[in-house]
Amino acid sequence: MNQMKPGSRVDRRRFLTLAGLAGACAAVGVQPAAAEATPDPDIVNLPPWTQALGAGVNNHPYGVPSPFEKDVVRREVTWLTASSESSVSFTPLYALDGIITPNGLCFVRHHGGEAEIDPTRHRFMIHGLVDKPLVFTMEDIKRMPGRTNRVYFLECAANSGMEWRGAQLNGCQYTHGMIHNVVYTGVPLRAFLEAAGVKPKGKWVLAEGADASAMTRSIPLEKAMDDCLVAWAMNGEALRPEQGYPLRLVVPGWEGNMWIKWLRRIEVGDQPWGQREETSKYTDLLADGRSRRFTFIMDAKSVVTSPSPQAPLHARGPNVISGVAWSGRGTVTRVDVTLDGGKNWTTARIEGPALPRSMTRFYLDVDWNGEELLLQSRAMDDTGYVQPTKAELRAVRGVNSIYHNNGIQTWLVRSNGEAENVEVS
Ligand SMILES: Nc1nc2c(c(=O)[nH]1)N[C@H]1C(S)=C(S)[C@@H](COP(=O)(O)O)O[C@H]1N2
Ligand SMILES: [Mo]
Repeated sequence: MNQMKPGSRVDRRRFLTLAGLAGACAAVGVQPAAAEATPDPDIVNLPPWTQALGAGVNNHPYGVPSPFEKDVVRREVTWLTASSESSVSFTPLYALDGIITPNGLCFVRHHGGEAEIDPTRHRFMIHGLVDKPLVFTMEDIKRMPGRTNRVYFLECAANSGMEWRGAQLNGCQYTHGMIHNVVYTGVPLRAFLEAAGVKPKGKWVLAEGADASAMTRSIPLEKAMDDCLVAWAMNGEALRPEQGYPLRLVVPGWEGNMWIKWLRRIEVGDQPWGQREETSKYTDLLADGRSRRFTFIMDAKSVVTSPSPQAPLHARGPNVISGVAWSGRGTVTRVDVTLDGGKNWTTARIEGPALPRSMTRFYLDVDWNGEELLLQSRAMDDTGYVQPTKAELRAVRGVNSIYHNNGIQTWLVRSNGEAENVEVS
């Protein structure tokens, strides 16, 4: 990483000069010393961007981030999967703030590659145990009454799945980056089911995607009628192709696998279908050889995103510890942070909207004296659920699982500011 080491000369001189200009030396306890003797050239001279006109207003008809942010990208772990068409890229959580994931940085999980769909040729069908099977065009869907906007996290059930047997991947992008949080625009699935008229025997729905994997998942009718959305927009614009353009299912708080992308049909049935993704996959093998299935809800979880292995601390003194928390059961009501591996906990500030089944941002302002930290966060939600330690989780689940690892994450922050993925016992 091309970043200044804490306490390096350049770093300190700049800080002293800035502090001197602001007249804040006393307030931050810094001695002015020889600061004036070597003024910072970037402050004394006009920088090049002030000396010439910049690019015109349509330099980028579709805007892109500053070139200085070029490292803030989704990343793959190539050894994880055999091919990139059935793989995952991870959200760079360590570099993000607030609660909304920018569209271009939302992690991507495909089973059969990214379908490129012509929206004028896309159809959405409701059939099975209904009075009147219906087929909708995208235009029909956008004329449906009841359009709404909702912020929800989508977490792959396999998020943190590589950490079951111990600390492995060095960065919250990889340990926790199979999550994104955006505002969806769509219509409740209920509206479509009511238009078709669900027969009394109908108890489950099957959602299917139009991609090469034709992903299918069974969803209880109760959930389908409760808060599921048929969505065509994210963060105010059309869904991105990799997120299911032109249509995806939103299944708030439940595992990401059920959020069928490129949604083409909903079939109503009287029992679950037993598809691949709910039998051989997305089930958890326990220590005694039995398997948990239909583990739909994503339990409360949190992670400190900064500092973290990809976002080291750069200076002693005031620092802001930042992270995200979420719960598929409801609203995150409290996040505690420990600096000493769980001996002492302090309640963090939750800042910005704290919405049900959405990511929530927390901060803890600290004064870091350079001592080693064992940094953890612990989320609680409005059902009273408390995020467990990894030891608590393993005591119940064993270590055969891939899915639903919501254990407390630990970062060891060394006195040079660098952080590492570790576990405390
Ligand atoms: N049609 C279809 N839907 C799909 C998938 C897929 O491969 N095909 N992957 C699922 C999985 S496992 C997850 S975690 C989420 C990922 O959504 P994202 O790519 O928007 O992050 O989509 C789900 N829906
Ligand atoms: Mo997933």
